Amino acid sequence: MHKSGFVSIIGRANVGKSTLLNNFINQKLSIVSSKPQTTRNNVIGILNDENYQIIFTDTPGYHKPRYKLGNYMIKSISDGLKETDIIIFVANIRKEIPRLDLEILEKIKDFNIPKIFVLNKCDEINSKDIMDVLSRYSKILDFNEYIPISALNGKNVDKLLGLILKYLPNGPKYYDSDQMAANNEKFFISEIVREKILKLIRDEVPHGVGVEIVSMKYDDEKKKYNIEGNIFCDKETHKVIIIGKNGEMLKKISTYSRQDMERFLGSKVYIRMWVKVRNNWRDDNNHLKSLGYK
Ligand SMILES: Nc1nc2c(ncn2[C@@H]2O[C@H](COP(=O)(O)OP(=O)(O)OP(=O)(O)O)[C@@H](O)[C@H]2O)c(=O)[nH]1
Ligand SMILES: [Mg+2]
Repeated sequence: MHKSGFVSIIGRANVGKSTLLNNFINQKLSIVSSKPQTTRNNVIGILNDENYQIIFTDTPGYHKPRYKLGNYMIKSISDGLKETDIIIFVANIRKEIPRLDLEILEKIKDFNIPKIFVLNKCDEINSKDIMDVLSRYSKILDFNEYIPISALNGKNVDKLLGLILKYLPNGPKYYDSDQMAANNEKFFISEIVREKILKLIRDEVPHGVGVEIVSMKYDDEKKKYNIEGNIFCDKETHKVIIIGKNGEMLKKISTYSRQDMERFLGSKVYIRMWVKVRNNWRDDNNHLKSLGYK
């Protein structure tokens, strides 16, 4: 019997949800960074096998929103949960269960579907601590399964996949078997740029950045993509940082982005980005919509 279904990966920011999705799909679909609130949209990754198809949704990290952008992110989490067959809740070890985790558990407790508790970053902790954490969470919510993993080095990810298959219902293929992603190409291209900004620029700047791909055309003659876009930021001072001295930072962002885009598109890429200030765009509905946060 062929199995298929939708699996939502949820949890606080920075616990490793996107790293886990990428590990399942064996491809860098969802951007990863050491900063919280890296993921802003639901990212869909499809794992295909002869006998099953799993459609994973990597969701933004659960947090208390401070901007309309944050409201959008929180809404994405609940949208992701609407049609889901299995919930994967990801946590990290902490002295106490974080309040935000308690809030998430409260939200999912009444979903009458299988729930798997994943303790990630186990490469950083010892087995006694692992047992303590699993037992603490199990007192708050009775999960169907508990598993410690390392999304980074892959430890137990195959076992987690086995657990998912155990609960995955019988069903058809919802997507073509060679399809790995469901977001569009422009989305991935803009996320690559945002990831470079998250990695290259410190502090608050990247959180106020939105990337828009204005055009993406393939030049048949030169056999390369021409990609043009805007990097929006909140303040003039941020623009100065993003451009850098003599434009060096923007050059770095563009070069690293181009390398990833070439890998992703399997073609040469020519890229031009402009940095623009849009005050408070994170609270501006129209602007959020134009950047795909709608
Ligand atoms: N040591 C260790 N680090 C990990 C592991 N998984 C993820 N990380 C790191 O944790 C940080 C956050 O990872 P992400 O995958 O971006 O986390 P996320 O939950 O998607 O974060 P948001 O999108 O902000 O909600 C990155 O620096 C990862 O490299 C792991 O198993 N072990
Ligand atoms: Mg993420």
